[in-house]
Amino acid sequence: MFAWSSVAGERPAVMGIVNVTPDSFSDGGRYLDPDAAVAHGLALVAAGADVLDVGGESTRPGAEPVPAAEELRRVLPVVERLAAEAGVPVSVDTRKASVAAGALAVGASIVNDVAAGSDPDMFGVVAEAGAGIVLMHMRGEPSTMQESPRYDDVVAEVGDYLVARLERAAAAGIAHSSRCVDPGLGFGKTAEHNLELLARLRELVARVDVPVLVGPSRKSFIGKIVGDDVVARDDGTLATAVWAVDHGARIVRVHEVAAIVDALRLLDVMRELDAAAVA
Ligand code: PMM
Repeated sequence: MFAWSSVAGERPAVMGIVNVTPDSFSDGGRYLDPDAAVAHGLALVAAGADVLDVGGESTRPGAEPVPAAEELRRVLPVVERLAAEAGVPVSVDTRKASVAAGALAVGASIVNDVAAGSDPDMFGVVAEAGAGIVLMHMRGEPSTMQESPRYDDVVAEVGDYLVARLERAAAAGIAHSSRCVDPGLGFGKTAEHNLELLARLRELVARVDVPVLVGPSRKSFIGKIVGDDVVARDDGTLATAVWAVDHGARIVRVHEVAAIVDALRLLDVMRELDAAAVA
């Protein structure tokens, strides 16, 4: 059975992104070839990734759904090889129970579900396999989610949703230690909503009794502040990831792993010194 404590114990964990898609917003098309995707995943592990997240369907704003057969064709060879060779747990980023089942059968140990178990078969597949799960908050569907999202209190509403999905996952037999939640930065949220979720992350962390994962990597709310090129978005991602971990996130999902690993190591040293100075 997969337990999040095996990757995010004392230290926070870094989840490296391997997108096997033609159209993801920052790296679409680069790793469509399985050999290129596997090499990229292995490079992320060498750079310090604790988990690899393999996805075959872009969920960028405006993206259209991908049929299950095509998603399976993209992810299965990559998941199978990385699960055998990478030496870290492999997660499959999918909303479809059939794709999750296929990936778990060839060695994945986590399902990263941006729809938090909306597919009625998803929780059963995950429970049966003893796999880990990421339950992410999304308002609407990727094709329409950025059409004027509104919340009265985004932190409270995202928290309510995640608490409810955790209860459903528990009722379906997914072990407590296998569950994790994610506020879903950029999924049916304005830049202000994303920043508020980060600023008040501790409130969300306090509401759930499982690890919180945050995925800020290269998202447009960062580009709005620091500039829209990939280098600036990576720099902004670094600051955001450090902020998130310092405010209670246990896992960060990122494209560029090496700099984040270094920054989190430094954060760890400073927190220890801070704790010693206060004691
Ligand atoms: N973001 C993307 C895709 N999958 N999964 C989780 N759990 N959290 C996220 O924030 C998230 C995700 C966006 O697309 P990308 O793969 O190009 O970053």
